Amino acid sequence: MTRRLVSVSNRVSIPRKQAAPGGLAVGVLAAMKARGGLWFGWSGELTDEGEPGMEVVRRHGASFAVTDFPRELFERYYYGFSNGMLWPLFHYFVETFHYDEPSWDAYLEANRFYADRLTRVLEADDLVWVHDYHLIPLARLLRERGARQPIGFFLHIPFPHHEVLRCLPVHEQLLADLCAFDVVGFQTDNDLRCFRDAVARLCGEACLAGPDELRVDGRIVRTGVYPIGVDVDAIVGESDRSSQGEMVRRMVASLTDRKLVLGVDRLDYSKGLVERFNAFDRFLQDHPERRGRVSLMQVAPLSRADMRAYSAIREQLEQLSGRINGRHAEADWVPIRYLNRNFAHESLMGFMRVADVGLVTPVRDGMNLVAKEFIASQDPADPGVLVLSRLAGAACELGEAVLVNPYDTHGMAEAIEQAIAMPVQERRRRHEGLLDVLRRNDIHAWHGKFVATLESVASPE
Ligand code: ADQ
Repeated sequence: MTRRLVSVSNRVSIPRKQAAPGGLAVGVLAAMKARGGLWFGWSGELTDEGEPGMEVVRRHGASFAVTDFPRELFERYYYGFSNGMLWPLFHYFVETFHYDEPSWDAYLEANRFYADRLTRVLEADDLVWVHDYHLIPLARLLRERGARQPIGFFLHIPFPHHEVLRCLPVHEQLLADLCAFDVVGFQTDNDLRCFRDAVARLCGEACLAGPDELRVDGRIVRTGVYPIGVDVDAIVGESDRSSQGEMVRRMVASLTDRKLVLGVDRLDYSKGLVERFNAFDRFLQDHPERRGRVSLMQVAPLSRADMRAYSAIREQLEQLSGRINGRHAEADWVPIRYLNRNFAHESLMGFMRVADVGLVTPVRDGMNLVAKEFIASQDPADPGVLVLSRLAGAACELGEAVLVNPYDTHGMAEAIEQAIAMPVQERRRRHEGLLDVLRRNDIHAWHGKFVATLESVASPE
């Protein structure tokens, strides 16, 4: 019998044309489409009073159970603890991080809210797969409510070194809560190592039962690396279609034979956009012969726009792109096209296909699906070149990309030049190797391996 898969994440993305950007949504949706089951989480609606509503809809052979959320709690849980504390700390932004107890209390209360509602829809034979840092206490809270199903957790973002983690006053509680899951999965070996090291400091070396297991309070917790991938064939189809379409054709026409360097990111301080703009500025200064012949198009829709750190990076980028354009622009050319907006996934894949260079240079990233999408969307006969930060999880697999340190402005400027000047034979050779990696470890391998581990866990007594 195939057990029902119940995916749980803070936000549920019910499939529609203009999907919200975000790597988690892309990955979980692929798992739901492939395997069916139920995706549970927040609807996107906040309520001011009364019992928050809940509804279930069916799409693509899967069910989506979405709950509204109390507004008063959301602020401190989502902006306060999840994105004001865990997100910066786990991305090594220790100086942006702050801690306050009311936000931590709200985080726990929000997880109790989800646990209460999830318990109502769970069935005895379900496999439960919880996603990301918003929901770390969920397994413990579900167990307290009588859940006996196997429960797994996947962290989409980096897991920090213990020296960084322990800045958080409640880190021991979070580690203990992670150990309440049956399976805990990470993007890279390094994340897994950091987690196991942190648990060993909390519980002693003896808890490191085996390379893939921890023994905590007499229970076995399986640990592993499950690097998220992309749906290669779907992207090939999307990029083929979209590159023939009106929007991409018009964009290409507007380039008038100039080279296109492309960046696509959520507007987030972890994505290294300031460093990227500075590197492009440096590239234009160091290679004056490229002026008027290369354009950087940066697509970066707003995310978490109500948070101070996010409005600050937005202002900084607006000023910086204005300054760089003012310095280098000519009557018929601006160096940076900065688009603060959302595009349909298919349109993005079309832009990627016609780009000569993909710039993916986060200062820290769990994986980074844009890097993988860029490779999958290329024309194998005339592929563009990926310039990739060593500090993205994706760099562990994509060694054939041009790897850069995003803090090294000169190095990045030279990497852009190297990518633009790269002969077609070398581009093809690198692309072939990268595509091979992508196909061996695509999105189906990701959810298939994680769910197989979850299936192999016997339900606790
Ligand atoms: P994100 O930080 O959201 O994901 P990423 O992995 O790059 O980052 O995924 C972004 C997704 O959103 C991609 O599929 C991309 O195509 C799409 N997207 C980006 N900009 C868009 C735009 N302007 N319009 C529409 N779509 C857009 C988190 C972690 C990552 C990890 C993923 C998945 O931070 O490290 O790779 O989860 O685990």
